[in-house]
Amino acid sequence: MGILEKISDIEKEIARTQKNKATEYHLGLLKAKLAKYRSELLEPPKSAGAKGEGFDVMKSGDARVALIGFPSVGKSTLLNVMTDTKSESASYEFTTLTCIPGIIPYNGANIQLLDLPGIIEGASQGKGRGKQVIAVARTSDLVIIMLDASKGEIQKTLLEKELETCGIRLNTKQPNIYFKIKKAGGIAFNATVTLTHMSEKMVQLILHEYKIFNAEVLFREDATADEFIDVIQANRVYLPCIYVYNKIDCVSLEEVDRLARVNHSVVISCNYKLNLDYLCEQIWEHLALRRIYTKRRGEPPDFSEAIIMRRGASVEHVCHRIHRTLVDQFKYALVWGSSTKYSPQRVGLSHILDDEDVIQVMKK
Ligand SMILES: Nc1nc2c(ncn2[C@@H]2O[C@H](COP(=O)(O)OP(=O)(O)OP(=O)(O)O)[C@@H](O)[C@H]2O)c(=O)[nH]1
Ligand SMILES: [Mg+2]
Repeated sequence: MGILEKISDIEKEIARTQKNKATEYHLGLLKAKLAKYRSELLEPPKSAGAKGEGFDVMKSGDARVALIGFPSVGKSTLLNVMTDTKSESASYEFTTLTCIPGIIPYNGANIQLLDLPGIIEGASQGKGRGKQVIAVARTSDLVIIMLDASKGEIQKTLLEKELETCGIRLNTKQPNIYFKIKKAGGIAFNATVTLTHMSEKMVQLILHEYKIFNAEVLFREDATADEFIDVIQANRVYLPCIYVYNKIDCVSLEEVDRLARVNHSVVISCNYKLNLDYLCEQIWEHLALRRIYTKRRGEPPDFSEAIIMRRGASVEHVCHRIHRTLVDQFKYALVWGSSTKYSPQRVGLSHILDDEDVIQVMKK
């Protein structure tokens, strides 16, 4: 039996099984099996053949955004209106066949936007160019799921499922579970909160499925079996996601209003250039980039050019970006902005900076 058949068998069994106390362990086990097979499926083929030509686009700019959607929803049109790059767009499906990068300059940052071929149901199992497309999505900092406003919710659910199957988790945080495999000592299980989905027995069962008999497990939140499996698999990526509904010129105003209220959604029309500035704002918000301005002693801050950092960037990260040897000469830094209590405040290398902070580095 092939992996695909095994997967569909397990999926069927899960769907068949009633959810209650008596079947809880059985279901947990099935989910672990399913996750194992799926990850086998994801492993790159042994022979590095003609896979993904044209997909290895250099990372450039400060952040990378991938456009994922069914064929003909308007991904290439979006790239054309948002960036200087031209990507062929046409009214037939599968116009785009490779990965085409463009750059959106915004707030002093260069955001790389990737136009990708449309994907269809079954993409995660290798239909169309689905696997390569999803592999590119994994390397990005933000996923835009692009949808046709007139095609309803079905596209959204299908795409979410395809990405989910490939280990991409959208708009969620990594579960707060400490997990470490040990050489001996059995399974040490602990929880700092009351667990309503999991128990020690369930944890053991799932770990045995993975042939793990010695490990330390500490639940710091009330996680589910699926979340625990994600932690064991350790190959999940957690990405922010925006749902872009395009072609709102084709649907009623009531429908546009409804779509605009969906969580993390943005409604646009590429052809009529509607709401594109709001889309830029949302891309910026979801990427959570930080603009850091530098200042020399006795001079005003240099607001002409920001250093673009990720959320959680520390003074040390910024020093590395300014100059390779700056950290060695670092004495302290003065910071003005919302990350400090006082302006300026004297801080060390580990201080975490906020958007639009100003920093002055003092050398030894
Ligand atoms: N009515 C309407 N049509 C649009 C809009 N944006 C794009 N289209 C049309 O949708 C068709 C497909 O656009 P593309 O940009 O090629 O779609 P794609 O998602 O890149 O398609 P593939 O490359 O095949 O995956 C074209 O005929 C566009 O003119 C819009 O805002 N409104
Ligand atoms: Mg296209």
